[in-house]
Amino acid sequence: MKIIHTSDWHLGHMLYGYDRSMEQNSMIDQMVDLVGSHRPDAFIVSGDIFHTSSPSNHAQSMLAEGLMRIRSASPATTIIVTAGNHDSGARLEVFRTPWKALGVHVVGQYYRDDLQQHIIEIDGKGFVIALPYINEFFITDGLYETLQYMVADRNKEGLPVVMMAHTTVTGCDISWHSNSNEYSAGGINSQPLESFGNGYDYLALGHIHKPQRLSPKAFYCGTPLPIGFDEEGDHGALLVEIPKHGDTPTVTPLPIKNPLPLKTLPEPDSCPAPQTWDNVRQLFEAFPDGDECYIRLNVKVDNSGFIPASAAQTAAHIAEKKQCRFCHINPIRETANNSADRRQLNVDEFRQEKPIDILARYLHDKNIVFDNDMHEVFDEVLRNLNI
Ligand SMILES: [Mn+2]
Repeated sequence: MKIIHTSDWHLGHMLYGYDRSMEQNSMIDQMVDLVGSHRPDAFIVSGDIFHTSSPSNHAQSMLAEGLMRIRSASPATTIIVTAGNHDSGARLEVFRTPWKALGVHVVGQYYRDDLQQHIIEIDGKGFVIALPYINEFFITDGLYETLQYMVADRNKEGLPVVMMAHTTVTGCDISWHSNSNEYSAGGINSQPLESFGNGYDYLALGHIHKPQRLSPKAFYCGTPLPIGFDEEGDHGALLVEIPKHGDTPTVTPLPIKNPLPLKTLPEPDSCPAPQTWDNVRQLFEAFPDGDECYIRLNVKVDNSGFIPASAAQTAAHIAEKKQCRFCHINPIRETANNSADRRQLNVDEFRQEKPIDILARYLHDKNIVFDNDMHEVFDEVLRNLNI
């Protein structure tokens, strides 16, 4: 059995207000080419097909046309799309029946009372257990094993078994996800790899954006296009080949190129130390006018100071004569949070503190950057409270 595993397309995603249709169309073009050249038995998308639960008409057309083109590139390929936590499973399933007639299986919802809905048999090739994102409170005990037993019952020829899931697996690399920890990433609580049972030959995971191998038979394929500036590294899909049930899969990365890269100035590799606004502004001015990309500026702030209020406007002005799309200024604190610069206040000192200083200290202790936007919002709140 040969499959192409992808996930997290996030169609309709906008980056700092910029439309990304051109890149998303390019990504789909590349998927069409990959399917055309590899002719897999199944092409599977493990959730987060759209960025929002109510995607625009344009994003929905992009998916419909994209799937039809993938189908035309290799008519014998079974296409399977599941919903992620960003999607509305019910909305994704609206045209489930006509899609099925075209060889495209859309599984948006969890059919706890009719689990056969999650089992897709690809004649003479293998089985796919297609599970969308399921809120942990609704996962029935032993769900994965039950589905694997159900497949085993039908799998008289010993064909390969693939299972799709959209979730966080305990211990995976969440470095591309902010506000995440070992217990939860991207809004989904972690579940141990062992909980998925043993009856599959390949676990096709979606949700975590960094491509990675969790075991010889469990993989996140990652995002085909970066969704944020921190998603720096290789992007693509995975080609998976499994000779028969019980064999270890052969997994090969299939790179996808982003025509509009996301770049950070100063470049993190060439300049690891945070730079002042003046230095970063000069770097941005010297940035090649014709370079088409997205730009984020990493600017150093000290513990008490802020980046000049006019910096974003100045940066936007510099960007006017360039082909790049300026996105935002990312404030970087030079000193890491440590106990040495955490001062204990007595009650009298604390009473004399301004609210803004208390907030600044709290954020500093939590290692959260106090940016200009947050400063403005806080000022507005204080004005409204008349403090
Ligand atoms: Mn995602």
